[in-house]
Amino acid sequence: MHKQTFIPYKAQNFSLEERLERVKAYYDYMEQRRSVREFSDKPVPKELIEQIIMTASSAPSGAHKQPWTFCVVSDPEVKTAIRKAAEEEEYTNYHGRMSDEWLEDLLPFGTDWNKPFLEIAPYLIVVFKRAYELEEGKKKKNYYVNESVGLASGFLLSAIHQAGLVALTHTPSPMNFLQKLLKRPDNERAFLLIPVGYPAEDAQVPELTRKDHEDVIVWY
Ligand code: IYR
Repeated sequence: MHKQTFIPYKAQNFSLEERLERVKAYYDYMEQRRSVREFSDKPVPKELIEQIIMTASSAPSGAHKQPWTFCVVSDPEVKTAIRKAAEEEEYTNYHGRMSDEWLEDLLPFGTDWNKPFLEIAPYLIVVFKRAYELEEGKKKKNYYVNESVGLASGFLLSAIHQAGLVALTHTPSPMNFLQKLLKRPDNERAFLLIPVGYPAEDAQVPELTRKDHEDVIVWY
């Protein structure tokens, strides 16, 4: 086993006023993030996407295994194939596989089995989780894979927002068609499908409120 070296952690030294100002400014900006379903087809520079993904990949992960792969799709033919396969699953979901209660909960969002954004958005980022790594033919398990990839996906969404772009956390279900279409190896499973781009000029989002602090925080 190789011996880990340690280096000093560089603390961030701010005054209390600066800390408050920073967390408030961060809140004000993050609070404006919305899931958007109507995209412009305006191209997004590749280097923006690459930088955004590197922020996602800086997330903490179990034993620092970074158990994720970000597949970035811009090829129109692949996007069309993904749309077709996703819509087939979603058609079945909306016509019997989802409960009446679930369909009712989705009414405010106006969603249905149609997923035009899968072709319109310039990039589809498909986040894959990696259950294990193959090292010299031996399977080495990753740890806390869902937690790790969930955290990385959160970092991804915040970086997309920071770039002034919009995204949708889309979960066509089941998602195994993505592993096949993108020819991913056996150790990878699709986790989220995230279209990224500029919002359509006339994009609309549902008017939502967020839970208040007393509804989400319990102090002990
Ligand atoms: N995957 C479906 C249904 C759906 C489910 C939830 I929970 C949502 O918040 C939104 C949609 C779809 O994408 O339409």
